[in-house]
Amino acid sequence: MKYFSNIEKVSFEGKGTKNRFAFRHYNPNEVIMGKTMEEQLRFAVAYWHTMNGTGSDPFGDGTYIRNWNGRTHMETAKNKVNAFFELLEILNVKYFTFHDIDIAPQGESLKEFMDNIDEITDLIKEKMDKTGIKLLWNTQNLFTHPRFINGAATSNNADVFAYAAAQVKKTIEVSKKLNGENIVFWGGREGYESLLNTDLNLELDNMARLLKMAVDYAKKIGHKVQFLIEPKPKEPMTHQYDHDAATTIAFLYKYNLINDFKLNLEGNHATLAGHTFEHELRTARSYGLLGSIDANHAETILGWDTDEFPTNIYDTTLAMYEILENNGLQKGGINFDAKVRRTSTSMEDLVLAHIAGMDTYARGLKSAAKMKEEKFFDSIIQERYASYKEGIGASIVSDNENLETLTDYAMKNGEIENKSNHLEYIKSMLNDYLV
Ligand code: XUL
Ligand code: CO
Repeated sequence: MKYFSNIEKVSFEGKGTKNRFAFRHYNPNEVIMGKTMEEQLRFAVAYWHTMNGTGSDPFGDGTYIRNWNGRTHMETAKNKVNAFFELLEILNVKYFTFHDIDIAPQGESLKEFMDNIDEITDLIKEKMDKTGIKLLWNTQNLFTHPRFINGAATSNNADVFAYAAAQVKKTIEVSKKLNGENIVFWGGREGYESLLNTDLNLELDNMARLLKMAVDYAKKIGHKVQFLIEPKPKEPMTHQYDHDAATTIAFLYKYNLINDFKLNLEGNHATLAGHTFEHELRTARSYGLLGSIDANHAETILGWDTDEFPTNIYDTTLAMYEILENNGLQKGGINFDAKVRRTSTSMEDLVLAHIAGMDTYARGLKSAAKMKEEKFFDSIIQERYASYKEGIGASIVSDNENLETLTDYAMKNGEIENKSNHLEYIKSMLNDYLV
């Protein structure tokens, strides 16, 4: 290993191991509910945090110690590709994700940016062919550069819309070149600051227009890829159009995009929206739109998008339960959109943080599988909704009743009895699955 010297390939050693660079719960070949853990979990490493993060925050400079800086931007970009694939091999992770600007310098013009993308993706393709590692998804960054100050597709400036379209076109071409399984749209600055100067309808129509153009272009070049939208309620914008799963689903219905997109849901975005992660997963799942996840969690006390590595087994268990009930993520995966803390400065921490995330999700998978096998939630829910299995309840859900017949029934029925939910007992039983 050139960049991660002294770190061997991480393998499963089990819970008792003292080796920091070993999996204690993630055993890729172990079969859980008919599939190996590797197939169930489909982990991916995110290029932006891992290769481009510096550890800076609004109050201080970068802190991470990294060894891949070259003499030119392109040399650094190539070193990063080499280091990135080294890391993926150390972690035994089979997928990765990136934004266009993560991998290649933007240069002086759009043309130069695209030439740089071509050169770097040649190298990425070479690495993919050699290692068998695959692209889970790529995306276009339409939020960092000052040109996107008012958004991209939802900008008031049509030249910005056109520039964004060029980036989207390139993303689709790169996806085809690298055989990508999904393409993500996170609407970074697609939202508004104030209604006082905003044409909300035009902005929403334009957002849908760009998505339609993307679907049409992928079809035109014969690239069968799963498109995903990643909801987030705020940050950077005060109001983001893809607020949460439910808002995004309504948008997809309104613009007749419902068959072309699924959702990529992120833990920290869920809590920013005032939801639990499992709420977002369940909402998407109930519409058949659960596509993929960005696995991270929030420091909820802070209240912003801290993108921490997931280390909470309660959350990952409930998330994995939704994923198992969804019959897996199919083309999607578990992408670590997460950054090491500012104080985790060493190269080693990149490996240790991913191990922590992978082990936490592996534990979640195991607990969720056990709950599913033992019908833990099924039996609670069966019992709670038993009144719809017979009598008037069965008649209501068979659509055989109306307001008049139900009034007759209620008038005769006398006092209603509601049973206790015993929620504290349920939570305590759930805890038993986590240890
Ligand atoms: C931002 C975020 C993005 C998307 C991809 O909060 O999650 O990194 O995942 O653009
Ligand atoms: Co994300």
